[in-house]
Amino acid sequence: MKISFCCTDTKAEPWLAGLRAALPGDEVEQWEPGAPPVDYAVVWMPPQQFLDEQPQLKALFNIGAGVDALMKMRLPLHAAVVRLDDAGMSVQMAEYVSHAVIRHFREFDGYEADVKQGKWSYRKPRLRTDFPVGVMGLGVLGERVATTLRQFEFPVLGWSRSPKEIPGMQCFSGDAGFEDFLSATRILVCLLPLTPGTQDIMNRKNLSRLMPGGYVINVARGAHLVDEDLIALIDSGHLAGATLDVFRTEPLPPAHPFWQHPRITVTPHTSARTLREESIAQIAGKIAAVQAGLTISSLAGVVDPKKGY
Ligand code: NDP
Ligand code: OXD
Repeated sequence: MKISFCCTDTKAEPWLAGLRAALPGDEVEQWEPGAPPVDYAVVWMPPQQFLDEQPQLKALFNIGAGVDALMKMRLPLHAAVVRLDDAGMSVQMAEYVSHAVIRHFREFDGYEADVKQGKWSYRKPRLRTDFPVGVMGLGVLGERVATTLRQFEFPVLGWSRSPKEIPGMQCFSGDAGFEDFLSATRILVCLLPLTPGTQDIMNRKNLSRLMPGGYVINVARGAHLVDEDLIALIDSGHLAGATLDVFRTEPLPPAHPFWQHPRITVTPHTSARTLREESIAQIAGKIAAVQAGLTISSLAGVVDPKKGY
């Protein structure tokens, strides 16, 4: 089998070496314009020219969990899109979100500021029951985050497209469950895929429904959040603040107000990184399974083009 590697913003050599070692019977090459046709591609934000030149592709293995950028492109007619299915991301996401929730709940920013001024001060302990955490998106990452937060005994609520039952948490689904989910949530975590149905979902109307003193943690995509609505609701006092890892434009432009806002913590799209070894093992395992006779559609992480994730 022939496999092309076509990833923007990614150092190709270690990926090529890893894929070749994991698939010794296959040909793995970095794509160059005009290259001969291949069977599979390992991609991250490939140029449209690559997709147009390879109409025979059977599958595109995305080296990320989110496929929103890919789904906006003109894809080869019969190519399945396969996203990373965890591959070491869920534990990172659970760490990141737990850190952000606990930092806010335990007022560690306040302690840090006090210590900088040489102040030995106590704050009144807050009640966990006053800080229900609502996780939007209960997929591979969202469910791991939600169950980790339960370990810290936060009340946890979840919202997904289809109904779910997860022990220890109240699950809501679809449009019918959205308002009740929001109004019972104080700390909102976004782990939705970016699709036409979820774009701008954290807007003024929806964020206003959060409990007073609400807090927003966006670790999915920047376009889920309406930036100016978040700032207005923090400045009005309805929301206490936000931790944001993803932005409409990345890197976040130097003049963007998020950088300097005292109640907003910014990180550079780093909450769950693609881990090369785990990702190569997963993708090579899937290619080998297909070569051994498994249908591509039965692989974990195959994207449903109708749903867009
Ligand atoms: P999954 O596809 O496994 O899960 C998506 C979840 O969102 C599912 O529970 C799904 O519901 C739910 N969902 C989708 N659309 C809707 C909707 N319209 N209304 C309600 N619920 C909806 O994705 P992952 O957990 O693997 O990843 C989530 C996102 O995280 C990725 O798409 C990516 O954008 C982002 N990400 C960010 C990273 C970072 O470093 N910041 C790293 C990795 C991923 P159902 O279960 O019913 O299908
Ligand atoms: C991803 C990401 O989608 O890194 O994997 O954001």
